[in-house]
Amino acid sequence: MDKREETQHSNLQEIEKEILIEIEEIKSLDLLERLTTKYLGRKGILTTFLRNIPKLPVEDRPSAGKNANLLKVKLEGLFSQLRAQLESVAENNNDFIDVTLPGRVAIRGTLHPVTRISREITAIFSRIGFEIAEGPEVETDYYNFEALNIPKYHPARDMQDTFYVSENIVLRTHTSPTQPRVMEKVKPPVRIIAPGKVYRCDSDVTHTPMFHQVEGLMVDSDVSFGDLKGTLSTFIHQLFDEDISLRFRPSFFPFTEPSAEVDIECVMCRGKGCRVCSGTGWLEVLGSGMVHPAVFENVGYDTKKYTGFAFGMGVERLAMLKYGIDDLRKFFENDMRFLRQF
Ligand code: 2U9
Repeated sequence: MDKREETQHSNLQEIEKEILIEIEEIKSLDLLERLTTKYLGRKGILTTFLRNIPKLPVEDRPSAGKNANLLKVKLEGLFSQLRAQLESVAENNNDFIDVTLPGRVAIRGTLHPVTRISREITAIFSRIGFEIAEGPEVETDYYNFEALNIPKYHPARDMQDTFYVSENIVLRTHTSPTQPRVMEKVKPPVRIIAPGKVYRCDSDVTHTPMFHQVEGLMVDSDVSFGDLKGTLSTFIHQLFDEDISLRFRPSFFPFTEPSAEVDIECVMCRGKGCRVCSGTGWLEVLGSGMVHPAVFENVGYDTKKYTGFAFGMGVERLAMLKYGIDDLRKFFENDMRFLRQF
């Protein structure tokens, strides 16, 4: 290498050294653009160097051209690498807004199927004059059992079914205790519907320790079993289908006498018999009956003056039948793929 060639080389080396120092300082896309222009722009330092090569002595030109082009390629690579890094940082920091991107669609929530059916049930009863009543989920033994004619040692009080908080406090096993609470305060006529959570110490494919109930009560001076049948038939026809058949089947509850369970024609097979109705063509949907006189005596209602009917239903069960859901546990898993369908 002769003297001139050495000077030429050291010039390029200086340019490269300077660039490498300046690159270290680059923290924004804006500064990167300026640095690119400074060296590689039309009037940039390296561009000017390359343009001036023909002015160099003829023997210096090949090595100067080769080295300058190598540096140019190296710089282009460094600059594009740095640009990619800065763009990704800007994107993550949201500093960089690409206004050409399509807008993000907001995901809208929907009501849980249990909430939907519970609201549908209470809306139907509201339209025929029932008022919504609510009571505590942590209840006294008296309102949960005693007031409803469920005496001590009755099987329904068994430890297997009831969550005891203490000797006299339970997690309510039904929403019915709301109703003697209301009856103690108001005189007939009474028309109330009590929706809410209830708790039972039971867990398998068809039972969860917490589920939802709606229970209703009507008391007046002339309420008959005919009123019970008419009210519940209207309710079923509004919730399911105007033409659905139903039947009242004798049953027993400690708080009603006489008592009846209500079956509807199977909504899956329309009464033909299938897996859902165990081949019977019927589905049990409600419990009901005329309020037992002992319940009226407990709240101080005159049993000679007043009669009443009461009923109860499990909301999850009705939601399963209405939406064709086959597993009770799906309501409590919070799987978004399941919940988004409603
Ligand atoms: C008062 C008097 C009587 C409410 C009633 C039922 C029948 C009933 C069950 C259905 C399925 C609960 O969710 S379930 O397990 N309920 O069968 N409930 S009569 O009777 C009352 C309520 C209040 C003062």
